[in-house]
Amino acid sequence: MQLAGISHCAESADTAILADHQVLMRLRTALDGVQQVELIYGDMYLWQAGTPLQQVYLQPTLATQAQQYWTLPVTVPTNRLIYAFKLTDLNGATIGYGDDGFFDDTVANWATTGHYFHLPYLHVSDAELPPAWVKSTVWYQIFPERFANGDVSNDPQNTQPWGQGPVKTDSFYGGDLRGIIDHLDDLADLGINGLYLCPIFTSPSNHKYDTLDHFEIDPHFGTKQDFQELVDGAHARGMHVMLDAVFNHFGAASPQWQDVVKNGAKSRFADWFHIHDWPVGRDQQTGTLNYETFGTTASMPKLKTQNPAVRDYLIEITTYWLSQLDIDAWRFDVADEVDHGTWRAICAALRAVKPDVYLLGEAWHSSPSLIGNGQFDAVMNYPLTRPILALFNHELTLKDYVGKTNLQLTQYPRPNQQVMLNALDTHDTARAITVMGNQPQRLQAALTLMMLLPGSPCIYYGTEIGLPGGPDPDNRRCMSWQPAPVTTEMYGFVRALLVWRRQQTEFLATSALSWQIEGDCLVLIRQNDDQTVTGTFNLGTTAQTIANDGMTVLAVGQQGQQLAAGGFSLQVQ
Ligand code: ARE
Ligand code: CA
Repeated sequence: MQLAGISHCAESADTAILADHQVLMRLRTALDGVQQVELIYGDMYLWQAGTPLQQVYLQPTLATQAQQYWTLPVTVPTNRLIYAFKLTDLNGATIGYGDDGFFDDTVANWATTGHYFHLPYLHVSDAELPPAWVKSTVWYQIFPERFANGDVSNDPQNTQPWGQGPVKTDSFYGGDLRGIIDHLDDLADLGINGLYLCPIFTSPSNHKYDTLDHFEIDPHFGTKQDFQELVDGAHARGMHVMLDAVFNHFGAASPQWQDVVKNGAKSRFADWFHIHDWPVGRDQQTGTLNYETFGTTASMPKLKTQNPAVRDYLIEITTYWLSQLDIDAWRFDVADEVDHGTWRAICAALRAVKPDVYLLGEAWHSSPSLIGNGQFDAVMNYPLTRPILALFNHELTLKDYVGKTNLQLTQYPRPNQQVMLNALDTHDTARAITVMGNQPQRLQAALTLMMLLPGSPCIYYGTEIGLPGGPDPDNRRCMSWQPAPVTTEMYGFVRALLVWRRQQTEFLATSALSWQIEGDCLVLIRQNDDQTVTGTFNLGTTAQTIANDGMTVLAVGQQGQQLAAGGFSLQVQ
């Protein structure tokens, strides 16, 4: 028996609590090393009183580039579980695996409590199940300065004519909250039901990640009344609203930092930041800053979030917008560079105000350490979506794409996986259509694939019209309203896709996921007892023959059983 690669950890994502009395049992083995995995399990006290243990088979589910995952949802009537695994290798040899490692498959060993893993008592509260509404949410991310200018009277002085390029880091175009309110019906028509706004609080920049006053709407964006109208209008249309908070750093123009600049070490905010020397500034000779910042940006001094006064202030800000303005979710900027204790304090305070608030952390890498433990429901899922772009750019083999995607799909407990924010592009990346060689069909295929994956999908404004754009700041071009978005071909496609995605919420959240590679076609299959949904993507350079037994929901380049190079087909059976 090849033992390398076999692993399981009790009370981790390997034993995710799905609901009261339900756990998703999971084990890893090496690829192609094991032919069968059994779970031997029961309630320890009932076992000691004479009830025999039960035996079930785990299913081989996702395979990464190196490992095979075996899973099974297990019902636990008493909420208490002891369990061990019995593995059979390709030669038929068997072995036991439990809390103390591996043991021979003998009757005496299976009768020994010490070999078993323990889940002493399952509390569904420990699952920290994310709010149910998120898995049926399709987000629309808006960079407010560039979406629509609904009120020219609040435009900054140096506002350029709408859409006149090229976009620079300091350009202003006059976009505002009124512009968003004006288009709420259009967004509802497109099929989105979540609005995610980049920062809207007072700040001197166009992106507003250098916040000055967290309690006020930037006057160039509008007023608090406007924002209230936006939230009410969104809610009336069944949309949730998510705001963006920047707590890794403040803007240099904030009163707190200005006080530090003015009063130096005597400032009552001196201990709000990470300052190494006084007065704050750059070393004359080396040019090095004597305080910590976001990246190398001098105008974004890093907050000392461990300071209880800072934490209290951040809690005050976030609970204010949640309770007074009735928002539904927070996205936290640079979440991975802020200490976990701060997130636990903020998240607990927010959940006390609104138990079904959705809390999303920004991180660009796999971040299980930010999920659960009183922290976030989800993170921005760049590691899941990045390979999609590489796949359609022919930079990844189909096999590696599947392996990398499956790896990401194993990073988080399943309930969290279903609410990860999946986006092909954001205000921080080049636009997907541009990354994919300005080929609309590739964007459509990538969006379709993303919609079939677990998670809460997010569309960056302008995607519905195929708006192009390179890296920041070119990815923040003005939304184009002429001709009307609804008249464009891309809009019709995106709308149909989103309508379908929202109808399938429950199915996509509960169905199994598997892959097949058939010639040059990647086939993604979602399946439960009632329905099978198949997405087929032809990544080759010639037409491929595909199965065509279901009802085609959406297809590009398909004629009967022929799928053109670059074509794709979404079928339901
Ligand atoms: C400005 C200019 C840029 C210029 C940059 C550098 O606009 O053109 O390249 O300065 O000097 C905000 C603004 C940006 C602004 C920045 C600094 O939106 O326009 O850039 O402030 O003033 C990392 C972090 C991640 C962060 C990204 C940008 O991990 O948290 O960098 N994202 C958030 C927001 C941003 C925001 C800030 C943070 C600051 O979403 O919009 O920027 O508040 C790899 C790594 C990632 C890394 C990523 C990008 O993939 O894995 O960790 O993200 O690259 O660098
Ligand atoms: Ca305006």
